[in-house]
Amino acid sequence: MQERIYRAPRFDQALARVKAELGGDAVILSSRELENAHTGKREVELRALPPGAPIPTTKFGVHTDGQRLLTRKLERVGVPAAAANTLGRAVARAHGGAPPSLSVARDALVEVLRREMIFAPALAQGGARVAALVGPTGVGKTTTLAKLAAKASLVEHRRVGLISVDDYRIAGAEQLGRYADLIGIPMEVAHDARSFEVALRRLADADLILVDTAGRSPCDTDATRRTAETLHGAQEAVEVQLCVAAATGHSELRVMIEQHTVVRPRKLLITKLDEAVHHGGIIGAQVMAGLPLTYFTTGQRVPEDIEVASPERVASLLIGERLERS
Ligand SMILES: Nc1nc2c(ncn2[C@@H]2O[C@H](COP(=O)(O)OP(=O)(O)OP(=O)(O)O)[C@@H](O)[C@H]2O)c(=O)[nH]1
Ligand SMILES: [Mg+2]
Repeated sequence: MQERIYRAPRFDQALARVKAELGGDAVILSSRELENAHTGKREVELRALPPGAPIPTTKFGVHTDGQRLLTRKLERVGVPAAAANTLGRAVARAHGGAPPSLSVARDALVEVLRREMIFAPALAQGGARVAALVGPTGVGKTTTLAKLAAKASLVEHRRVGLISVDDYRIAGAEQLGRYADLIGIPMEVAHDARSFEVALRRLADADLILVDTAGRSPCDTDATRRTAETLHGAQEAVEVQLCVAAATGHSELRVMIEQHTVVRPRKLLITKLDEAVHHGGIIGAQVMAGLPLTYFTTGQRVPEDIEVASPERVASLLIGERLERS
């Protein structure tokens, strides 16, 4: 039996002993507090395996304190149960019991997220020339587009053009037009596939074209279909990003993802992280949509409040507090 037992007055001291003897990749199977029979003082006991040793399984699979704690923690912040279980188990496999230390659990989760989930900065140089944002009303599409345009134009010095595909509201195009003026970049308006093609041709010089679309109510499938016909009716391929607010409920999310299938989204952008109490919905949306995450928006300021989605950020958002036992 390769399992070894380490005891120390505190958790971090016991962990340091494991690391000193078995190395940083040792697998922690469990941790518990007990009373030292000789001194009567409280101690932490860790059961550990050397790296590479087979992890013992119960009839329910690998089950450790850390896995249960992490899974419960993830569920509490809104990660759907199945995904929380998968992540908890994957972390436990990678790092043994994922002991209830914030930084160890976070680091292990980063590794698992990097492996399991796909993160894709959509607007990197050399990527798609035309990218469109679609999604429900008021989710932050126009504001996000302005943030992306400002960064690409003013920071990266790319030649950026905007197109507003808002076929029924003058205000929609006006809002985008104000941003185009502020940034100093051209903007075109289109309302169907033909005028969209013309707009793309007018912006032939641009190396990045960002397309804003009108928000659609979940019931308005006709309007969503019209947006799809416009975006995909032109010669040039359009990379569609679905925008979802971080606090969107499970049922709303399902309806919304179904509604937008016709627009053929390829990436997922999560808005309004700052308005969500818990951030497990990010995982829920990613799993449900089956699309890679591109950007997170974190407030109303243009262009500051946007960041590239990363496993580090998701892990920090999910394990924002201590992993406490419950
Ligand atoms: N708190 C917060 N508010 C945001 C964020 N992004 C956008 N908003 C606000 O959300 C509101 C709606 O933003 P818009 O960009 O107009 O949303 P939209 O999706 O274009 O709306 P429609 O075109 O009507 O579908 C505005 O008040 C924005 O300032 C964000 O990341 N956090
Ligand atoms: Mg808008």
